[in-house]
Amino acid sequence: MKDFVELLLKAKSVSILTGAGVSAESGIPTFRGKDGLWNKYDPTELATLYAFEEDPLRVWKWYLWRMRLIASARPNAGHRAIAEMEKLFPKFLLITQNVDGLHKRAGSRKLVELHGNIFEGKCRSCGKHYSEEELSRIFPLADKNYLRELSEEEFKERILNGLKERELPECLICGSLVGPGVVWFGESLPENALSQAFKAAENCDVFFSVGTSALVQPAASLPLIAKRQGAILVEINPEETPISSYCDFTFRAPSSEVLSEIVLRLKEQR
Ligand code: BJW
Ligand code: ZN
Repeated sequence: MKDFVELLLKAKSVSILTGAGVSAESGIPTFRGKDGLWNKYDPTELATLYAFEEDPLRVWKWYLWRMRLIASARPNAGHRAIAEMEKLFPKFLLITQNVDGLHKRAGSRKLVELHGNIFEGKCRSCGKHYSEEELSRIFPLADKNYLRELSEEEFKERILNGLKERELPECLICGSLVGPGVVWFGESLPENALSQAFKAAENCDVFFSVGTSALVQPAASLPLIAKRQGAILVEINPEETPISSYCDFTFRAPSSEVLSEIVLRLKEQR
């Protein structure tokens, strides 16, 4: 840690890629691994356009379940440490694969959401994007405050058992069904976010990969692009991943602990 912080102090440009592991300590399940969402649910039945077209009600129920969980969760020390880090380097970009919005809630501003945001909406026919406010207007059940206040019993009754297909949100432009504002398998990532992410990976001095299994493309190629361009590559993850062997530093511990320690030491030495 000491050697690493000494190097980090010299960095002018830092990029951080985050994944579900960063939000695990806020009580939000990761995708893969022993308690991961994909162990209980089949991704092809839920996180693809095909699934949505086959059974939109089933897909929306799953998303509303996750939205309620996220609405009641709070950012953890890892999110807060990353928000602090953006103030400590002249150039900084947080590239998150997370759709939970917890980085923003922790105060991060220099960030791109590669896989979208679960509280926003997207029409899969005409592509119209719906902001959180706009989605709440056409689909009041997706409102964060509404979901947060629902008890488990009420959620079961109103959403899991009670939601009807005719209640699902329809696009104001083309009338098709609007889905959650996330990127499903086989869909392209938001162009602007992706080009900023590639640029940040190509031009940084230090690249962090935090709490991601580094399996899903194209996000998983960012650490390797950074490394190839000469950046110091750092991984924070209790488990090994396919990029581990390319890393210059690896911290095998929960991200909240490691990131808090890094920020503490950076501040002490500045
Ligand atoms: C901790 C911790 C703690 C625990 N502290 N750490 C090239 C090659 C092969 C395949 C492809 C390719 N290009 C595209 C593909 C297909 C596909 C893909 O990558 N498939 C792979 C699985 C092989 N990619 C796509 O389809 C992408 N689209 C695309 O590329 O379009 C163009 C194209 C289309 C078709 C063909 C070719 C090109 C889109 C990917 C969209 C991903 N969407 C999801 C769902 C989002 C919506 C939702 O939330 O429901 O995004 S999938 C899911 O995985 C989610 C995540 O953002 C993403 C990454 O997961 P993440 O964050 O890494 O989580 P986990 O659970 O995997 O890992 C958690 C980690 O945390 C673990 O390592 C733990 O150890 C660790 N951890 N506690 C720190 N306390
Ligand atoms: Zn539309």
